Amino acid sequence: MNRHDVALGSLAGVASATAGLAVGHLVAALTTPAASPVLAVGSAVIDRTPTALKQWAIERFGDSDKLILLASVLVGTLVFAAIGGVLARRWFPAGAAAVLVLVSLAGWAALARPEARAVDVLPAVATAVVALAALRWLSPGPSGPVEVVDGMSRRRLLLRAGVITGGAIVAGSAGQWLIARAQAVSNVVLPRARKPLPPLPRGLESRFRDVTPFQIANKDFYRVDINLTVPVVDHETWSLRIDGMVDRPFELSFDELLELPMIECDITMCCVSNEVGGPYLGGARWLGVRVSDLLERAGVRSGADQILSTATDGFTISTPLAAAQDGRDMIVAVGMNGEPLPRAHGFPARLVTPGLYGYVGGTKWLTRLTVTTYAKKEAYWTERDWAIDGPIKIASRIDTPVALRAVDAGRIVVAGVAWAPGRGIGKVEVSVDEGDWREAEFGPDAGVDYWRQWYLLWDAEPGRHTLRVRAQTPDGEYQTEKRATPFPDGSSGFQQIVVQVR
Ligand SMILES: Nc1nc2c(c(=O)[nH]1)N[C@H]1C(S)=C(S)[C@@H](COP(=O)(O)O)O[C@H]1N2
Ligand SMILES: [Mo]
Repeated sequence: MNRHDVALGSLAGVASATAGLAVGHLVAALTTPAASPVLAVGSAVIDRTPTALKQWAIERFGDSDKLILLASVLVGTLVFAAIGGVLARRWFPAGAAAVLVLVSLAGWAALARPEARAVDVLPAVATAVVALAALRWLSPGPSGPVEVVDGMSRRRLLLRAGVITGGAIVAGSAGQWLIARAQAVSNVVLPRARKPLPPLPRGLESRFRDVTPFQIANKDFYRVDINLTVPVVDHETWSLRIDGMVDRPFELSFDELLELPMIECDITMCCVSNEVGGPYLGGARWLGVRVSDLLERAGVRSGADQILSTATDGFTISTPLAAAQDGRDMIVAVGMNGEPLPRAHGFPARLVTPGLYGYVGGTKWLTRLTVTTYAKKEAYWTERDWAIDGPIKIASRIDTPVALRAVDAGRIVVAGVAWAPGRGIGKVEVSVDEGDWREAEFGPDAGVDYWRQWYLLWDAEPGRHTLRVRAQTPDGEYQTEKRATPFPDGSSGFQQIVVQVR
C-alpha cells in the first residue's frame, strides 16, 4: 500500500461517511431529529460522560460544550471512516464492515434513547445504505486488488467524491433547515394570571452601562441542558400526568392546564454549574400553575418525600416534596416574560422552583410528576452523585468594571447582581484592595425569589486594584468566602477581580 492508496482511500471513506451521515440527518429531520446518527451518538456520549468531566466542560466551554462535543464525535467518525476507505481499496468487504460497525453504533445510540420508537432506526439504515453505495462507487474494482489501484483514474475518483460531497451538503443542510423550522414557536395564547402583577420596573441598566438587565429577555436567557437538539414537543398531543403515591392520579392536556388558576411570579433561576462570576443564571417573570394545587387535587399519600419529574425525552429530575408544600411559588410554568415558553426553555411546560438549582427544580419539556420517595427513585443527576437537595447558595457577581480591562481614573460605577432566591438579599458590600467593606446601593426590589442589582461609586486612583464583593441575606447570613467544593454544592465564594486604572 502506498501513499497514493492511503490518500485516495481516506478521501473515499470520508466522502462516503459524510454522505451517509448527511442523508441520515435528513431522514431524522423528517422523523425524529434526535435519532440523527451524529446527534444520537453525541447524546449517548453525554449520558456516559463522568460527572466531573461534564462539569468541567460546562464551566470551560459553556453553551459551546455541545458544539465541541459534536465536533469531536464527527472527527472521530471521519477518522474511522478514512481507515474504512483505505481498507475498501484493498478489499471492499473490509471497508464495508468498518462502515457497518460505525452505523451499528449510531443505530444502537438512536434506539437506546428512553423515548426511542422503532422508526428511529431509519436514519441509521439510510446512513448505511448511502455510505455503502458511495463507498462502492468510490472504490476500484469488484474486490479491488492492489494491482487495479488505477482501475479508476484519480481524476474520476476526485470527480465522484466531489459529487458525493456536494450531495451531502445539500442533504445535510436540508435536514438542518427542517429541524430549525420545526422549532419555531407555535401561536399559543396564554391565559392571564388570577392576580396580574404590575410590569417589572426597569433596573439599573437604564442608568449604568454594562449592568445585567433586571429582567432577562427570553432570547438572552442562559440555557443549560443535556439535549443536543432542542426537543420539539407538540402541545396538541402533549399531556401532563400526576401520579405515584397519590389517591387520584390524573392527566391534563395543554388546554386543560391553561384553564387552571394561573399565578405570575418573578423568579431567578440558577445553574449549580455556575462558577463564581459566571453567566448561568437569570431573572424572569413566569406564568404557571402551582404544583401544590396539582398535588392537592391528586391527594398526596403519607410517606412520600420526592417529586420525580420526567421530561418528554425521558430525562428526570428529583425535587424535595417539601418545596411544593412550604408555600413557595413552585410552579408548572407555561409563560416566560409574557410569552409562551421558548422551546429552548421547555415548551410547552416546565417546572420553576424558587430557591433550588435548575438540576433539582427546573425540569423543561415536563410531561409527568410522580410523587415518590428518594429511597425508591433516583433522577438523572442524583444517579450521577449530585446532592438530592440543591438550595441555591447566596452569591453575588460584579458585572462592571470588567476584569482586566483598563478604565480611566475618577468616579467609576462598580455594579452587578446578588441573589439568594427564597431568602432575598439584605446587603451587598464591596471591598477595594482588601480594604474595609463598603455597602452598595440597590436597584429595584421584586421580592425574595428575585435577584437584586447593586452599585457603588468608587473614586479610582491610577494603578492596579482588586475589587471583591459579598452579599448577605436580610437575616444576616453571608455568602461563603470560599467557593464550595465538591461540585454538588454549587458555586458560592466571593468574586474578586483585578482592574487596571489609568
Ligand atoms: N428536560 C431537562 N430539563 C432541564 C435540564 C435538562 O437537561 N433537561 N437541565 C436543568 C438544568 S441543570 C438547569 S440549570 C435548568 C436551566 O434552565 P434554562 O436552560 O431554561 O436556563 O434546566 C434544568 N432542566
Ligand atoms: Mo444546571
